[in-house]
Amino acid sequence: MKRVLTIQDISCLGKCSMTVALPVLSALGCETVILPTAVLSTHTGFEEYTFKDMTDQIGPITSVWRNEGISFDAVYSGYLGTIAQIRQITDLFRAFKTPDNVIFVDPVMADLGKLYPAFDMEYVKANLELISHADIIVPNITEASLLTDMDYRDNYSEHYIRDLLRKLSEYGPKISVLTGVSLEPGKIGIMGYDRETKEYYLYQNQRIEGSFLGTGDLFSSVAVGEIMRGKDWREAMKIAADHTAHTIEVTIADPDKRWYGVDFETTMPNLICGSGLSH
Ligand code: PXL
Repeated sequence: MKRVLTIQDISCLGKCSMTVALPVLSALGCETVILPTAVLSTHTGFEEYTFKDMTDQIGPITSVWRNEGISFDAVYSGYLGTIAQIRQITDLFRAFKTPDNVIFVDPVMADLGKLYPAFDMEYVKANLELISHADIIVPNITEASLLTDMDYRDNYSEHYIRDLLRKLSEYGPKISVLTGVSLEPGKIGIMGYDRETKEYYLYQNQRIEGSFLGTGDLFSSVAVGEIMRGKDWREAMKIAADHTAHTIEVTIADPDKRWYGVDFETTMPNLICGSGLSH
């Protein structure tokens, strides 16, 4: 069984980050090891939230794992709390990198042209160091424009997307994937770039109107799980994009939907069936 370490916050209520990654990766058949970066009452999309920083636990927890000789097939980071923490996670990547494993970074910090409330430009710059250690990164267009210091556009050409991807790849990641890319009316998906082969990959599916926090976490968790199941990164991103779009569609149709997150629980059986675990 593949062992995945996921590093992100626990938003106790909010259907995002760890509370999505852990069940999704388990459903995809991975042993999932968690490193909580912070504990929040709710995600930061709520007007009020508590934030308990867990940075001082990262060193002691990881040193126990190292003493036990634990290794990971993937290390997947998402929402982190502070710059000090980013530095620690960068060290953790160095410590747990092996020739065969995958370091997957979702540099969660912004969306729809705006930084999330807890972050500033210094935090953005610190993320450059983090992505330099990654095999695969999956920023959205807002995050990519902040990281590369390019203008954010919500109306763009394929040329702009390709520029963003190439600039991101100059920071080190082998595979850079932009999420939320829409190159045709009514369509949305991803575009990726392999720094070594210089190949691009575009996948577009139907755009489902509706924006929910946590969909990026669902996308990344499915992508990591599918890569662990042996899928090529392009296939994994396609499955993740389709699964996320379907989940948004199902959520919108739910009269009992929550404003703060998607019904990832309802579509979870599709992941389990796909993995063969249902038999
Ligand atoms: O889904 C991204 C995310 C994760 N964790 C926390 C957040 C957000 C987005 O706002 O606030 C705490």
